[in-house]
Amino acid sequence: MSNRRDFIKKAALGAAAVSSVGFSGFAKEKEEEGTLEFPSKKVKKPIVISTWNHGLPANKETWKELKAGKSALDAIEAGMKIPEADPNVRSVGYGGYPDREGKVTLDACIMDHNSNCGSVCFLQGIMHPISVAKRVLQNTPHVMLAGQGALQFALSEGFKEENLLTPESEKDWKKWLEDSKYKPVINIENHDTISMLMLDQDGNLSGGCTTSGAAWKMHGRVGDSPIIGAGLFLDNEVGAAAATGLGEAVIRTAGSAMVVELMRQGKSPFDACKEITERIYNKHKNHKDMEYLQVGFIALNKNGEHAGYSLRSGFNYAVSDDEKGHRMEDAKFKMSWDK
Ligand code: SD4
Repeated sequence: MSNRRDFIKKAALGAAAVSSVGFSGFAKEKEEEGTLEFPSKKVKKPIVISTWNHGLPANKETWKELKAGKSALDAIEAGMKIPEADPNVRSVGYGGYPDREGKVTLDACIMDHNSNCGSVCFLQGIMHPISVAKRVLQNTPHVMLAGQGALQFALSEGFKEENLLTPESEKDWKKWLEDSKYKPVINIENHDTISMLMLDQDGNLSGGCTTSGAAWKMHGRVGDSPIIGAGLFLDNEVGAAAATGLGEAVIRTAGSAMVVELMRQGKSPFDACKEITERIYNKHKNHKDMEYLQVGFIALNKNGEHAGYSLRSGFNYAVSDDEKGHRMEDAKFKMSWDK
């Protein structure tokens, strides 16, 4: 009998090992110690994860504010403002690549643990769209404001209108105009959205996204990043997910909402991100967008377990927690990519 019980325990650990492949340490460590339990009773919190290298300075700021007692949304906003104001981050806020008419147009959203959301899209002339999105959440009966209406709202809230096109981005745009071919360079012209997910000290999930979108897009184009369910989604009972990459592909598949839904059905953050990335690949392998398609997801569940996964190599994300501080992790991917 005890042999049979040992066998069942080992079999359970084997299954756990498979489902923990590729996502962060906790389940794997517990498996090695032989103390893994499902569902896990240990929750790793607080924890903040965000996309790409500029996620690291953003995470540090968010962490500082969180530890100083700020609310989750205020901490997320503070962190996301760092890449928004950085002219060297060419796909977020100030300094972002413009559209094909030379206009910098911005998309952002924010969501809290009670499923309150605020979003702005096709917003021009405002340095911090994440802050405007937060005001939409807090001060309007709506979820999403677009274009001129979003700008009007921002101005009424006291935001200042300014020119976000830097001389460097203007130069690159003029160079692009010479050929005017829309074919964003993978990991360069279709990345850099910052998406951030948080499990706070109370065990509540929240998240945000901000971007200037795909470089050289058509004027008026809106990507996945401000769309709740595409660029960002969370369900406080389950987990949170966010996307980066070619927004059209993420919208077509309701990417982030699907990652969360798979976690609800019991998948690990890694398995959920991988499955949706593969679904996107399958739906696009004969599609015109495939030649420049990159998508990546990050996900965080209620236990504080996290993962990232992308279609093509080169995607990484920042992680901050009490145990190991701030660091970058490389996401696993479906296919390698050499520029
Ligand atoms: C978009 N998802 O507008 C964004 C682009 C991006 O990292 O930068 N993603 O399609």
